[in-house]
Amino acid sequence: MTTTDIQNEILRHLKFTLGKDADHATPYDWRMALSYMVRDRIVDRWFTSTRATYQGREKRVYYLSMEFLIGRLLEDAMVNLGILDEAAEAFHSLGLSFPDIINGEPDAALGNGGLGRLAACFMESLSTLGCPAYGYGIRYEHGLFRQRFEDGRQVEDPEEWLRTVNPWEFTRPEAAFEIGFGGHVHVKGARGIWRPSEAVVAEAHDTPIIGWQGRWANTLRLWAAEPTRVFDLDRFNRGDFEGAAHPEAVARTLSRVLYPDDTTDEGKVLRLKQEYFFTAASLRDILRRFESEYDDLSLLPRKVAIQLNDTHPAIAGPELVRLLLDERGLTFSDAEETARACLSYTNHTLLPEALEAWPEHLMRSLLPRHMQIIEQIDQSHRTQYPSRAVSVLNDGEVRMGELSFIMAHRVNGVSALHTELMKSTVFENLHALHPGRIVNQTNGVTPRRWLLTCNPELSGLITEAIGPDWVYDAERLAELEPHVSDPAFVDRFAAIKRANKSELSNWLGEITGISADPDALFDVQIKRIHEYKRQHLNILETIALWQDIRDEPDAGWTPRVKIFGGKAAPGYVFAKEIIHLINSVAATINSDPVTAPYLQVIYPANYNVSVAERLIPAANLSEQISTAGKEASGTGNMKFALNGALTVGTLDGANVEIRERVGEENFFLFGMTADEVVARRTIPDHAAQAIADDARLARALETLRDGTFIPEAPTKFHGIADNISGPDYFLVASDFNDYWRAQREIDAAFRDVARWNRMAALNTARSGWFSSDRTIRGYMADVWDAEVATAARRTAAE
Ligand code: 26Q
Repeated sequence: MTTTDIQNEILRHLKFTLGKDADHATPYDWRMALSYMVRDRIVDRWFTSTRATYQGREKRVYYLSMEFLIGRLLEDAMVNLGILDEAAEAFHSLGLSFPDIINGEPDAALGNGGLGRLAACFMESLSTLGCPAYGYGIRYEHGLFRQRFEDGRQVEDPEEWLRTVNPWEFTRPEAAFEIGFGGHVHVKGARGIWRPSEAVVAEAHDTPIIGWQGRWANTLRLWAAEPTRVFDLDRFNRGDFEGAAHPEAVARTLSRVLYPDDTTDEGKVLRLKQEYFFTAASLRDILRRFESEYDDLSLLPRKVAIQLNDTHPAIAGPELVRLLLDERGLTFSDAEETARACLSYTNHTLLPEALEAWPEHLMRSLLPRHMQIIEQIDQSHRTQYPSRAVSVLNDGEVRMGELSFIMAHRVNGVSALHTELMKSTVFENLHALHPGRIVNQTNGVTPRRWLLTCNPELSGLITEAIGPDWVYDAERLAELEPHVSDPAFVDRFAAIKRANKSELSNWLGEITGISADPDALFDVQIKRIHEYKRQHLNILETIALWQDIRDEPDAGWTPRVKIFGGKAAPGYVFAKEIIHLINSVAATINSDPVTAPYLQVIYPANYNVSVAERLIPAANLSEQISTAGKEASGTGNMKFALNGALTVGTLDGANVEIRERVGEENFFLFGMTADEVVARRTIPDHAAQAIADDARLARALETLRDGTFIPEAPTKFHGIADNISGPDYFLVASDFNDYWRAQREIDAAFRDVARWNRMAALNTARSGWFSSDRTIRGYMADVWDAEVATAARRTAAE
């Protein structure tokens, strides 16, 4: 497609799809016209892919996830179709600002963080690899809340991504299923006949997900809840206008909001309803598709692989058994075997408070037949494996982790360390009973979005050096290694980082009023605010650094900009206090003229995928400082390394593997190991000891108590100080000293410009393994038993 073709297509859509005259078109109109032009380019490839799957009678992969954090789609789609430059040129010649137009797209924030973004990267890799796949989830009317700061405190506003038309989705009124809740079960022999007392309709909305070079496109199918009957005319005619609209409002509530990851939150019935709603609709769709092609249910495991993204869709086990047993007439054991052979489960956390468990009475009242089946699954497992006391039902609760494990033929962790910890802790007994079921699949990220698109200058340099194939074969980034010995290459690498920092600095200046010095070390911590991720360790070190600089302003400090980004769950009080503390420290430090040349703290509000795309290419240092054993994997850590940031990190999650691959000399390690963490906690006054041994830490903590950062409410941060000096479950105090040491080594390393830049370039060269293409190949081989047919696929769709 030439620039002229593109321009004509955009103008055609502007006129005939949007009904707008070019003279009066707004940036929104232009973006929509552009999106429709791009979508047109996707549709044929999408049809071709779907047809090829049917004709090849191939196994399909179904990825069930409560979250798909896909962000913006327009730029990514243009990059994958190879029309970005032409589209930019088309707008340029119309006298319009291309960045302004494409940046107007709202983020699809249908996720909280890592787990949801992983699902989005997987969808892109599945398409790039030409693996026939569907993502199934919920079309939330409101994605993750928007964050703003009021006097340094987080305030949440509803997110409104669907207020304007979403050009990427196709509504499928014909693909709709009625999903029941409550009611009663009539038992007839082995079978149950479930008569629900209420129902909603799940309506499909499809978004095509295109892979690299547009060779394959899969479908992301999101379910919206609709009332079974739109409007009660009788009630309306009787004058009950509000009552007439009520059932509609109740039904739609189901897909209204994404739950913020808030494990302390109670009001949970709606969450369980959401889980069953989308899981049941997806399974019915999967069976309908299968039965349109095959009439032998024993073939199901050969044609269908269903991945459960954490326990959120765990009800898939009992639901699939129910469909096969009650509605298809299989025996219980055949139904259970068939279901298990189709299902596999990914675990994303070992934090005990985050393992899902539902009260039995709630499960029974909402899903009476499923509760019976769960009891049967539990009973038959305990009969088969009496040697170890493993049970799904425990203390009046249904444990979804155990249920998922028992109903899956593969269970995977998301990094090597995490998988080993799964075997030795939460699933120790189940692992002993089912050795070989647990496998590792270390997470990955798509290099198309997280290098090619977000860092175009660096991508250009890489392609110039090693050719373009790294984009779909990221381990080829290793071919950069010889170039890292060439000072001219490293200088260009560094100049690009400098330019990205300068661009970020302008943006930060626009939105926060503080513009960072692009020659300073850009030190970035972006992720959900959570105690185990230890943003408070970072801010404590920042305070201590500020104090040391004030003591001796002329000691040759390395200028640093500390950048934070992230949201706290609305009900997570401690996390919100950490946000308030960071903002208060930022306000104090940024207005101190003595330290200003050396230290700035910036916290832009409303961190999301698009903000990550700006921050990561501009980072020098990636903060991955969780308490060892607590971060299952991390994926931001991979994005930073890929973009040439060095990591300061603990031996946690995928940090371990990043360090192995980039080389220990190119990674700043600190802190206790997971084993040392466990041992340290047995010392009753571990925090007090650490504070007594470290005057710098003691002094920093003192500023939290004396009101330095919040003179108008001096006791405000006592809670954080007391936590760190008292229970300190996440061992901030005990790891502080080594963190400080690592940070000062980083200061020195950054001053050795040539060395730093070489280390940064080596991080890029050695991070190709963290491509989600590699992860997906691993799932295809070890979990889904799906054919890896990349080469064939490329020709099929061409
Ligand atoms: C549960 C119950 C009720 C409401 C919400 C939730 C809920 C929602 C989201 C629980 C957990 C999540 C998300 C978890 C998550 O993102 N985990 C991260 O997964 C990444 C991908 O594997 C890992 O890299 C991270 O280490 C892990 O923290």
